[in-house]
Amino acid sequence: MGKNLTYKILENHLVEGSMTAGTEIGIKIDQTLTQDATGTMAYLQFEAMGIPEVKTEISVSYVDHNTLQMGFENADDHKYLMTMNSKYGIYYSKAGNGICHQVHLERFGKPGKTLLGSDSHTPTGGGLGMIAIGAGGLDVAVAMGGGPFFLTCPEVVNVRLTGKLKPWVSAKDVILKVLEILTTKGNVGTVVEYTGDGIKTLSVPERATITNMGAELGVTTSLFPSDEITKEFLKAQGREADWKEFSADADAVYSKVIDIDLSALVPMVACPHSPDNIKTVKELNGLKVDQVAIGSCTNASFKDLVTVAEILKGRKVASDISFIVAPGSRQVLEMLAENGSLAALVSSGARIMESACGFCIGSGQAPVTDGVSVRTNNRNFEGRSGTKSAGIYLVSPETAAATALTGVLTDPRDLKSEYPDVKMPEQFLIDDSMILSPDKKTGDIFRGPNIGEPPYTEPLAENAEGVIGLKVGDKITTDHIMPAGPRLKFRSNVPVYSQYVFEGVDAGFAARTLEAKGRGVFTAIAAGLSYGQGSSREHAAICPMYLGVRVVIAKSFERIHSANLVNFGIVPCVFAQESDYDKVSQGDSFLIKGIRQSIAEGKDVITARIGSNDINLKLPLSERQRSILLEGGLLNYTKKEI
Ligand code: MIC
Ligand code: SF4
Repeated sequence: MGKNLTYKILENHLVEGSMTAGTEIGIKIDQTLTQDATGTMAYLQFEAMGIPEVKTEISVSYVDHNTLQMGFENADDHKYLMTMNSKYGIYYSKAGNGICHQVHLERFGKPGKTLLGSDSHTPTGGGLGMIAIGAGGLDVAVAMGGGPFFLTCPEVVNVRLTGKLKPWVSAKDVILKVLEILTTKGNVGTVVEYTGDGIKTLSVPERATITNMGAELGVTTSLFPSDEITKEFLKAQGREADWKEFSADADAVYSKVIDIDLSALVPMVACPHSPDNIKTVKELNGLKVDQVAIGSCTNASFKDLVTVAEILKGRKVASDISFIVAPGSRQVLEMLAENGSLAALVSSGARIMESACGFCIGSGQAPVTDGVSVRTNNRNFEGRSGTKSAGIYLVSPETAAATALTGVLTDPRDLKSEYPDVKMPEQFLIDDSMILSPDKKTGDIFRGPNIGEPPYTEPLAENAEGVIGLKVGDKITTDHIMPAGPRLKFRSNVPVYSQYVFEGVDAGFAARTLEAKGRGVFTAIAAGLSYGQGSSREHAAICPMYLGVRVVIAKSFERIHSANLVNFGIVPCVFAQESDYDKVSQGDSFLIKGIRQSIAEGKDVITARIGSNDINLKLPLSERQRSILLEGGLLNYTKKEI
């Protein structure tokens, strides 16, 4: 029986374990990426490991998330990252050069390689036929030091695409369809592999839109094969030499097959407040809109934005909306400027933003109170935009452009104009002058006053005892746990950033929890399904740990977040009986006697006394994760290993 592409690439990189789905494996990482919001902490941890230089083939440090520099904190972080680059052999992509995933696709990604990134949308690289995985910053720091990355050997789901997209329907509509089928829950430990004749009709940036937003499924990654289309893209980026063919065997085995006929798809929209709350645009046609924002690592490629410019050319957007366009990279922006698209956008009424994450992470462009914002990015969690009462609708660039023209949510097919069938350029404009090469100078590292030490974690105590400090429901995202937007600038300062844990959910949580810790009382959090969706930000583990959270008990966890909890010494426990969740109340006392010993002995189930009930909890931990918890986190564990 043949092999799927996922297993071929993983096997080529396997350094620990064996390729049995559901077991833990360790793989060698060829490339890493970090971005500023997760990067400072990752590099502080890398420094703490005491390794003289990175051991990967390529490591790139991007500055793209927080580029506004409102106050010194940001600028200081950026300078710290720049000086790290010279010392340790890391490429540094300056603020303004573009969003990490877009630039990595353009300039560094390589078929058949492994990429680990401290950002959950790292699977964008899967559009080039690589295994690209998002992880917490500490996991990336370990990989930079040459350590393996550990993951669950995945089940592989095959999405077979046939046919060709009709005019006005695009890659975003494909991934919104996949989200409708698979939803954001229950996909932990799987990889989605795209095959079928339909993939030949999709360019690399279109494939990357699909693998990018695959992150919202909660899968480990998504990927396409590397074929002639990949070759054309790399050639146009002046990187033909990086191309190699990679594909699944014709009789490859998959755990599940989903067939999608591209020609049957229509414009789709993800409604508030979850990327899997899918409807067709037609169903919501006419919804009054306050803002349209086009950009992000999902949909800000050259083809996306030329398509938008062609739709808007010679027309004006609705007078009562705010219209925002943020090109994905400087390459895209410069090419738009050269071919006249930029002028068309500006003339239509677009506010052109920097090539950065910006509105997508709530860094600017918060919608009006109760506003409706139609956006091309990948996440629409409540409050992420900066306005809690706003509703964010996720759509394709075509739907966004049509909506900008009419001021109401509009199926672009209703424009009744000719579809601008934009071709991929034969040659992209290549200018890497905003990427500093790793020159390995041993200059001083700049540390501004906002940069703290990576926090110290303590070895796991004999008993876990304290209070259920918070009870939350299903699908709690890491944006709920650790808000970004205006709080982003504190990412390098854990004591300050910790004051905002669960800010939008329970504003008193942080102060209450820290005060309890002062009295020697630790905290547990009780949660429903899919706890820790979304962002890879390890601060959603670091800051609760700093406040005194030692245990999280949930019906289920998302992959990156549960790994981050372990990395920072918090024990993730799963209700053995989901219905026991109902027996737990906020404010209950909890006691897990002998938690340390149970973890050391490899026990899979432990009993907690919560309030007046004895509740069984599963410990979904590998042997390695047990050792990490006993040491009090991955940093302590790694230092010991070194
Ligand atoms: C996101 O899209 O949520 C982010 C912001 O890019 C995060 C990273 C972060 O929180 O810094 C992610 O996707 O991992
Ligand atoms: Fe940036 Fe948004 Fe992409 Fe995250 S999802 S990397 S914030 S553009």
